Amino acid sequence: MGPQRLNRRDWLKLGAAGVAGVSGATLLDLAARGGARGALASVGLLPAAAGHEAPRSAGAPSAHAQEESAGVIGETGPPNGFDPGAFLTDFDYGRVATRADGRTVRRWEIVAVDREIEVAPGVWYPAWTYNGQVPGPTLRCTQGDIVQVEFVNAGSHPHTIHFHGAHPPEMDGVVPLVQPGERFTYEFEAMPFGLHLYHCHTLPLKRHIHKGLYGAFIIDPPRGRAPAREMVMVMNGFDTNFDGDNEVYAVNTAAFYHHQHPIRVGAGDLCRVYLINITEFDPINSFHLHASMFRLFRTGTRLENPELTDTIMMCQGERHVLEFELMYPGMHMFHAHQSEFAELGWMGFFEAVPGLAASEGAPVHEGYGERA
Ligand SMILES: [Cu+2]
Repeated sequence: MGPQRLNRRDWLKLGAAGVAGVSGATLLDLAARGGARGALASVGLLPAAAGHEAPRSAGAPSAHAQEESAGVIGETGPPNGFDPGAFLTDFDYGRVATRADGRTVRRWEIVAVDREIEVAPGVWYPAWTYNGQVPGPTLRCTQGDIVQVEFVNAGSHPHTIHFHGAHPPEMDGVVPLVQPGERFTYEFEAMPFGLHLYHCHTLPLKRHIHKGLYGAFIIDPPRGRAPAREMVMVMNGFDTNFDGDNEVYAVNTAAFYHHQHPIRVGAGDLCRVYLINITEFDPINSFHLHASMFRLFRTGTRLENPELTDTIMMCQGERHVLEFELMYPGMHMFHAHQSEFAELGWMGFFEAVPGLAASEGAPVHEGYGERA
């Protein structure tokens, strides 16, 4: 069996058996120590190129907790136009117009294109994308708005956009298949408010989704939600050697990105995470917050009676709105509570900073009454 035939679970077993002489170490744990690079390259997780043993980034936080946890070497950045840090707080309200009957119309153009994306430092994945990025842009509107999405297929395979939420079946994005070079406009009234998603619905579905054709679709309540520091987290994974198993896990594509770049929020500030699971091949994914609890609004479709918890398990396609305040200053880890996913990239930190100005860290959305 050639080394490229190893899947990630084989590798984890080998790691536990003491590969590279580091007994019990996991894959990215080894990476954090700068060891086992050749072995990582052999399973397609790190580049095989010699002379690439970069030290831990000068920009990497020095918090003790981070030094003690897993990580990666090098930086996943925006060289191909996608900045995971910017995506986290980037909400696209579309081009706004008012119809003759007074209704608000929001219009977006989404173009499907094939593109290589970086899913871990130096690890590139041949994705199919909406607008050149994975996840696609976070579309945001208010309940009752008229949504118009002009979809252009500039990719190499037929695609669609299937929106979750309520709309006429002919706007559901299962048919028609939009062939390469063709276009189709989806139009419907945004309802009900909540956290939805959109994704390609072309067969084989798992391949079209896994390749990267998905994004968040937020319908705000008519009067908005309370002002908060708002973030979008799309839990995803990447099968970098096409064996039907993910080798890399993340929120928003880049493994360990928020491990290297903690998300700064004010200690005690209201934080809101729009959390989606679109992970293919694994039945579930999960989110766990350290040193605090969050209020869980399932699917974001109601504003009262949240559940209070610190861990939520989600099937593919599930999405929830999480609200919390980090009362204690310092680093708060968050990650999948499937330990294997966490060790393969799905792990990060919030940094709670006392007195952080509203203009710093994750931006504050004004909530009630705010409309772009
Ligand atoms: Cu597709």
